Amino acid sequence: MLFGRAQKNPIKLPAHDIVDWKYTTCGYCSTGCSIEVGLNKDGQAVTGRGVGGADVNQGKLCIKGIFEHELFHSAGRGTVPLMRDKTYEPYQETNWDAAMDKTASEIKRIQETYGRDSFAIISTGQILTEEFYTLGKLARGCIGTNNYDGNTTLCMASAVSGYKRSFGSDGPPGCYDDFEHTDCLIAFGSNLPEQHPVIYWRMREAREKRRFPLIVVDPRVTMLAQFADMHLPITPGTDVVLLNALAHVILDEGLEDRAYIDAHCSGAEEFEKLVAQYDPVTASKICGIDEDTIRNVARLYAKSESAMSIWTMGINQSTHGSDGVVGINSLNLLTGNIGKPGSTSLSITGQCNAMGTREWSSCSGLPGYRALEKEQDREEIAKFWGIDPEFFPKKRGLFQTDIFPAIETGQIKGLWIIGTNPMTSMPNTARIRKTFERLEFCVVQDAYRDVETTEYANVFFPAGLWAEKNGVMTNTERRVNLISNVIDPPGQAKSDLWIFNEMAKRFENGQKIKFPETASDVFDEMRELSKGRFLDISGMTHEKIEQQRGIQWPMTEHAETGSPRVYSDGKFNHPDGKAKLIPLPFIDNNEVPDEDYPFWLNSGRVVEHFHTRTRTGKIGNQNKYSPTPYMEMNPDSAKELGIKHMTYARLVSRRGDAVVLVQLTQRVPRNMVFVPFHFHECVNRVSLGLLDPHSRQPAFKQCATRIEPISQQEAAAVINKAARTF
Ligand SMILES: Nc1nc2c(c(=O)[nH]1)N[C@H]1C(S)=C(S)[C@@H](COP(=O)(O)OP(=O)(O)OC[C@H]3O[C@@H](n4cnc5c(=O)[nH]c(N)nc54)[C@H](O)[C@@H]3O)O[C@H]1N2
Ligand SMILES: Nc1nc2c(c(=O)[nH]1)N[C@H]1C(S)=C(S)[C@@H](COP(=O)(O)OP(=O)(O)OC[C@H]3O[C@@H](n4cnc5c(=O)[nH]c(N)nc54)[C@H](O)[C@@H]3O)O[C@H]1N2
Ligand code: SF4
Ligand SMILES: [Mo]
Repeated sequence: MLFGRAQKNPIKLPAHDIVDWKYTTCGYCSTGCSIEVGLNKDGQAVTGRGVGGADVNQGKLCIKGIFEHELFHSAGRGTVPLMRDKTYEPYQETNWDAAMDKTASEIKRIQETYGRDSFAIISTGQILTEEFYTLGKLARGCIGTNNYDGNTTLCMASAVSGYKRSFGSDGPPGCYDDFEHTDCLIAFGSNLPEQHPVIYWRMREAREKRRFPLIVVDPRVTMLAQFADMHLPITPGTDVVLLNALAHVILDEGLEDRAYIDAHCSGAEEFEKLVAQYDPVTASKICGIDEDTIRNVARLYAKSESAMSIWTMGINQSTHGSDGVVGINSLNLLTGNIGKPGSTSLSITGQCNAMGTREWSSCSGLPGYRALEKEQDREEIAKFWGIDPEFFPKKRGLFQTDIFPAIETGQIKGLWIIGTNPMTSMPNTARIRKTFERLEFCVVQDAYRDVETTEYANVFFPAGLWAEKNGVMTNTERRVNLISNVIDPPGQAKSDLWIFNEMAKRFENGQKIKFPETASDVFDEMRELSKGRFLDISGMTHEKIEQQRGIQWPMTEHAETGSPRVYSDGKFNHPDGKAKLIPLPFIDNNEVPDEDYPFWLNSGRVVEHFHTRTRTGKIGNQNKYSPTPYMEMNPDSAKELGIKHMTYARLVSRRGDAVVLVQLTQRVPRNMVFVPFHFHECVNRVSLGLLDPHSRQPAFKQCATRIEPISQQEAAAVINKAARTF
C-alpha cells in the first residue's frame, strides 16, 4: 500500500528512451547555461537538462532552457526561401539561388544608384560568434556599407559606451563568482529572478552562505527588490543623480580609496568638483531617494571590504544610459572595487550572444574590438582579409536607431534584417511601419516565417536557429561556450553562416576574402586575430571549450584555461593605462508625466517570454502562463479612474494607443504603469524612445501616458486583431 506523497501525487518522469545527450548552450538570455539535449533512437530531440559540471549553471535551467528543445518543432518556422516583387503581393516559394541572386542584384542596384551606404544591414545579438564575424566580413569587406548595426543598440549600447569611456574598452570586468566574495551588492534596474534566473540563483546561493547586503535601485518593487535588504524606488531616469550623490558622500566623508585613485585613475579633480554640487539634500529632490538613505548606502558600499554593482536595462535604456554606466564605473573606481574578487562593475548582458556581436561582428568597427577610426586597425584587418584598406570607411556609420530615420528621409533605400524584429521591438512602431513602407527593397533573414517584419520584405531567408547550428557565444562574464549542431535546420532552412558565405560569392571582394565553411575554421581566424589583444581567445578551441563547459577570455595561446576577471592589475585600456573618472552633469530631458499624461510608462519583461515571442509564444507552458498583453497598475490610481482588476484598459500617449489587461498590484507606484514589451501592437505603439547622446540607445523605460477605461467588447476586438495566428 502507498502512503503520503507517493500516493497523493506520484511524480512520473516521462520515459524518453534517450540514446544520446548532446552538449550545447542556451540560446535565450546572456546567462549562458550549459544544456544537454536528449535524442531518442530516431534522432529526435525530446528533452533537455542542465549540465551538472558546468560552472555557470551547475545543472540548473530556467523555464526557457528546460523547454528549449521544443523549438525544433515549433510552429511558424521558415522552411523555404520566399520572394515577391512588391510587398503587397503574396510571397512565392523559391530556391536559394534565386533568392540570393535577387538580393545581391538589388543590393548592387541600390548601391550603384544611391551610393554604397544607401543599403543598410541590421543584425542581432542572437546568432553565433562565427556567424557574426562572417557577417562583418561580408558587410565591411564585400558589400561595403557603413550603415551596418545590430539590435544591441536597443540593449547593450549604453554599457559598451560607458565601459569605453571609463576603461578605454568594452568588456565586462567581473564574473558570477564575484557573488561568492562580495560584501555588498547594488543592483541597478535589473530584475535577475525573472530575466536572468540562473544568475539570480548563483547570487542567492552565495548570499545564503554569507549574508551580504543587497540593495536594489528600481522604481518598481520587482521580484529582486522583494528579496533585497534595501529597495530604492528611484524616480525614473535619475540614476545619475543618485550616483553623483553617492560619490559626493564618499568623498565628503573621506571614504574613498585614495591610493587606488592616485595610482589608477585620471580626471579626479574635475570629477570631485562636479559631484560637490550633488549633496544628498539637493539630489534627493531630483531622484526621489531620501538623503539619509543616500548617506547610508554610500557608507555601506565604501566601507565594505569588497563591493560590486550590477545593472541591466533600467540603466542602459535611458537618455542617461551611457552616463549611468560611467557613474557606476566611477563608484567602483572611487572605492577601489574593480578586478578583485567580489569587487566589480558588471553589466548583466541581455541576449545570449550580445557579447559575441560586440566582440566580433564589426558592427561598430572591425573585429576583435578594433576601431574603424584607427589606421593600424584598418590595415591589419585589410591585410588579413586580403583587401585594400581604403575599402573601409574611416569612422563608424549610423546606429540602428539612426538607420530608421535615415530610411524615413530617403538616405537609405534598402535593408537586410537578420534575427531581429523591429516591428515589435522598436519604440513608436507606427513610425517604424511607415518607415518600412519607404524601402525599395527589404530582405528578412529569420528562423521564423511569421516574424512581423516579413510583412514588409521582398525576400525571406529561412535560417536555422540555436542548436541547429555549430559555433560559440559569449555570456555576461566573458565566457565563450559551445553550441553544437544537435539537429539540422528544418526543410531548406540553412545556418546563418551558410547564408553569409553564399552571399559573399556574389560580390567582387568575396572572391578575394576567404570564407571558411565550417565554424571551427572561422573560429581559427578569430583566434589568430585575437592574439595579444584584450579579448585574447587564442588558447581556445571548440574542443577545449566543450571540455571545460565554457572558457572566459582572455585565454592566451598556451594557457590552460581562461581568466575570471580583467583589470586586476589596475591597468586599463586608455592610452595612459588609467581609468577615467568622468563628471556627469544631469540634464532632465525626459518626457515626464503631466496633467494630460499623468503616468510614467515603464516597460520590460516577464520570466516566461523572450522578447517578441517568435519562440516562446509557441511553447505550451510559457504561453499558457503569460498569454496576453497586460499592465501592472497601482490599485489606488485604478480606483480613482474606475478601472477594475482583470479588465481591459486603454493606454494612450502622444504617439499612439494600446489595449491591455489590467493587473492591480502594489509593485508599481501610483504614478506609474509597467507593461511587458513581448506583445505585438502593444507597448511600443505608445513608447517614445528618446535617444542617449553617446550610445543612441532608446529610453524605452520612460515616457508619459494616460489610462482610459474602454468597453470590454471593443477591447477584446483589438486584442484579437493584434494577436498572431498562433
Ligand atoms: N525572461 C526573459 N529574460 C530575458 C529577456 C526576455 O525577454 N525574457 N531578455 C534578455 C535581454 S535581451 C535583456 S536586455 C535582459 C533585460 O533584463 P532586465 O533589465 O533585468 O529587465 P527589464 O524588465 O527590461 O528591466 C529591468 C528593470 O528596470 C527598471 N527600471 C525602469 N526604469 C528605471 C530607472 O530609471 N532606473 C532604474 N534603476 N531602473 C529602472 C524596471 O522597473 C525593471 O524592473 O533580459 C534578458 N533576459
Ligand atoms: N518597450 C520596450 N521595447 C524594447 C525593450 C524594452 O525593455 N521595452 N527591450 C529592447 C531590448 S533590450 C532588446 S534586446 C530588443 C529585442 O528585440 P528583437 O531583437 O526585435 O527581439 P527578438 O524577438 O529577440 O528578435 C530576434 C529575432 O531573431 C530570430 N532568431 C532567433 N534565432 C535566430 C538565428 O539563429 N538566426 C536568425 N536568422 N534568426 C534568429 C527570432 O525568431 C526573432 O524574430 O527589444 C528592445 N525593445
Ligand atoms: S537563465 Fe538564461 S541561459 Fe539559463 S536557461 Fe534560463 S534563459 Fe537559458
Ligand atoms: Mo536586450
